[in-house]
Amino acid sequence: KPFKRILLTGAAGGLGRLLRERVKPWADIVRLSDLADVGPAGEGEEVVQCDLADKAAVMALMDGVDAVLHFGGISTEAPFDSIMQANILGMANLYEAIHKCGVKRVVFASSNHTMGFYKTTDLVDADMPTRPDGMYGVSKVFGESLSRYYYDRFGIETVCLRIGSCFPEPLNPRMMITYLSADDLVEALRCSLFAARVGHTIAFGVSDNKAKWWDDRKSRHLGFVAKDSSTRFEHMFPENGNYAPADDITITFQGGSFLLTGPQYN
Ligand code: NAI
Ligand code: 15L
Repeated sequence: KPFKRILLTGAAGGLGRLLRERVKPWADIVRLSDLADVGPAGEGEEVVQCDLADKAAVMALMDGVDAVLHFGGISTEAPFDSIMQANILGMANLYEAIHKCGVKRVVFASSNHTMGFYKTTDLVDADMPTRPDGMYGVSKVFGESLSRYYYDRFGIETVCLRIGSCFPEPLNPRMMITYLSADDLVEALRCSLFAARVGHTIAFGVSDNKAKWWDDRKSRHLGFVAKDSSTRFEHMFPENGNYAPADDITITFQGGSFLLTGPQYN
């Protein structure tokens, strides 16, 4: 198999559970990690329970790892303290361990919320300034920036995949535009891990949906071509395509309902 050991963080989460089986062809061993219980290790698996905010534990977690799929952390708008621990301190711990342990390739589950304050009439690409729509989005911008620094300084290659909405099916009209199927996620990860050279790449993780907010031309070198589309869910949200700006900030801006939550200090 191409890698000896892949580390999957966030293994107890929605996407982690989806990826658990599907990353197995890529490595002899998949090391599954989360703060929460991921259950017992199966064949070809190792389980390491770990808080990303714990520097020593993260260093130990990285021992013997070739590649990292980083899906752990706070995955939505939340009180800043928890975002700071998991997504900011956790990210810093992770990259220091990645550097010390000689990991060569990382895929970071970034988010469309790094750009959530662009309008739904904008077409956004990877070179445009970030416009996060909350502290969660800001923490993902931090992750993108930190990984760029570790590339420029140490040559550690990272693909920051700005995931749209990866759920079994769209949950609202907005997700007709942001939908990413499970198969397309797996393919985006495969391309990110195996493309010959990625440097530091920002890519958009989205299926080939009819309406588009994101221009992926800056990440063509990954070779990722989405195969699925939200059109098969059109019956659920027939208003798709008429998603015009109205006097509603959740429609005016790409971040949707994330726009409604201000910074949550506690
Ligand atoms: P999730 O919330 O279901 O999973 C995240 C996992 O991270 C959880 O199992 C949680 O226990 C773990 N975690 C939280 N804090 C931790 C800490 N301090 N130390 C160790 N583990 C910790 O989220 P989901 O949907 O699986 O998303 C996975 C990743 O992908 C997240 O980073 C999220 O921001 C990102 N993402 C997901 C999208 C989606 O559509 N599902 C869209 C955009 C980004
Ligand atoms: C995200 O970043 C979240 O992790 C996910 O739960 C969804 O809310 C997604 O964005 C979205 O924008 O639909």
